[in-house]
Amino acid sequence: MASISDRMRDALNGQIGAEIHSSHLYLAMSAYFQSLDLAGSAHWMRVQAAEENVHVQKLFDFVVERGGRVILDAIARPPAEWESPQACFEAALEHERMISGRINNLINLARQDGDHASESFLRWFVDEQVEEEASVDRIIKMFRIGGGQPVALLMLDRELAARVLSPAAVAAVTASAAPQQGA
Ligand code: OFO
Repeated sequence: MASISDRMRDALNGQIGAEIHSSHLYLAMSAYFQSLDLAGSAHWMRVQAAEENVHVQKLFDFVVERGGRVILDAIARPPAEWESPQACFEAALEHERMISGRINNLINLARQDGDHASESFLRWFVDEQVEEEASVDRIIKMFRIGGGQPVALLMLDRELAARVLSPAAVAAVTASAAPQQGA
């Protein structure tokens, strides 16, 4: 297997930075919900931040496996406040749509390079983005149905408290933590 191209390595390093920023952003959103005493929403965002860390690790491992060097960049400061809990989830959806666009661009780059390994690897992220966008979209719809009523907000917050790390993320962490045999 040929080493990764310089431009694909740089693009994946850029994505590692974007995923670290995602984790940072969701941790900031968690702190925002904590400040509103919405513990379920704060928990949901903490789990989301953990999922983003899994994305970071997957990309990190892939760059190394392909003979590339991981270079980290500074992390931009995330906002601390949003207009409302619903606005915060809407910002999360907008962010995920931006990330989906980045993943699509990475796949286009892999195709231009004839880099089948990178294209195959990135498909996991395509599927992950579909799930992430759908789950945030569903939460926003529930906010709309609740119409800003405090009771509806508390019920939704209670539901969000039940979120656990996705099976795909757990599998990715387990695979990443296992020592490589015979490498
Ligand atoms: Fe939210 O999927 Fe990574 O960034």
